[in-house]
Amino acid sequence: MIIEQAEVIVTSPDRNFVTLRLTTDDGLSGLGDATLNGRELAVVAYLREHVVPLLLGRDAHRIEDTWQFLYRSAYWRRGPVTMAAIAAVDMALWDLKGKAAGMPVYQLLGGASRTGLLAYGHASGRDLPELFDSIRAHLEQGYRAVRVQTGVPGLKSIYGIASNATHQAGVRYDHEPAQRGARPHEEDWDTRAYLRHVPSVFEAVRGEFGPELPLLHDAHHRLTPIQAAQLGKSLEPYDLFWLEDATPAENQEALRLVRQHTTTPLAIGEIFNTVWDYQQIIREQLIDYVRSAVTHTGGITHLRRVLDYAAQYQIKSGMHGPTDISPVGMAAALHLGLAIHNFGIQEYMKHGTRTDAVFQQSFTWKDGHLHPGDRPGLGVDLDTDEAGKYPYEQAYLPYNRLADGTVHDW
Ligand code: CS2
Ligand code: MG
Repeated sequence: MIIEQAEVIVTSPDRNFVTLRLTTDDGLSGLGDATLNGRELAVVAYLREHVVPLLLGRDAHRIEDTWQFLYRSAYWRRGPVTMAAIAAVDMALWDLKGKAAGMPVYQLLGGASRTGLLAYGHASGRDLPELFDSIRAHLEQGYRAVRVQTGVPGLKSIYGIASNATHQAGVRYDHEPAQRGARPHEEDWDTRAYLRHVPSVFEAVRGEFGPELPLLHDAHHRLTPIQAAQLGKSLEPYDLFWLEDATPAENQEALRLVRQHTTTPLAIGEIFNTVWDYQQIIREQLIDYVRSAVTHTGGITHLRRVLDYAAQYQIKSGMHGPTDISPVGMAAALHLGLAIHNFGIQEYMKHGTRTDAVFQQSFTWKDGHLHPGDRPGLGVDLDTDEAGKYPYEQAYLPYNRLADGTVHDW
């Protein structure tokens, strides 16, 4: 199984995606997701210029050795661009190995530990009626857990809120993280207004939907440690499944203070890319859920290591699954999630119809649970003709400024 061809395919059906396709001398092909939202072409260049030439002629069976070679031989370690590129190679190699073995990847990882993966969707609204409507729509689609994000009185637009309730004919529009255009969209932010408003939202949601529905919330790294502690404490009566990214992710120690003050479960890590980003917060049990995606954390091989480490401390997975994780990256998450013992929950934002036409998938969605399916490999095919219809379009994540013009964390 010698790698003969390595292509980097960029397509933008509903949004930009970067996919690596490896083809071997025995005619098999494997796919890997290398999408890095808003910085896609940096990973394309890293792959095309520096990784593809190293892959040609290698034995596709040697997954571990290829991972170590790409990671260690570069000398310049870690970082989202490098780790997304390595992740794509790793995923494509697992896909190939599954196809060669005639087995779905989760079987190669030890087999299924459960029958399906509980998934949460993104309910959002500018105000309570719109939010309730969105939660109801998610329940109708079968979701059994929802993330809740709302507008804050006085702020014009907030990240994570669908700006248009019915974006496509009859289809509920979920928030899309990046917006196409030459520059990032600017939003406003006021932490005090947010901290005053959010508990009242969760009180209203619990009042309307009862105590059972698992509710999640994402603070997008915007709070100081003491503000995060305050928020976690004020949300305790509403029994959150988790509070995500309460503080900026670079400072692992910040979570000590948050932890001392609240029993609201904490999730972090969608912007982490190696086990070393988790060293302290896992060892000191400062979090409850690991948010990393297979796509941004060096692939199945490396994220499995993070999750095995987390398992020693009863910390579970909560893999990142917004629309900027491609169907290939989602499939990798589902295979890994099905196999590990410490699965927690899977984020699941449905992709658009154009994306589903480019990437033909085998996963199933039933009663709020995902399953990767039983096709050999990851179970995703890429239709190159469809992909070719949608060239790359510049797109950026938004950012925010405080009232006095200061750029704020998000
Ligand atoms: C969010 C994402 O899914 C999440 O929890 O934080 O919208 C995230 O901001 C984007 O995927 C970034 O690319
Ligand atoms: Mg998040």
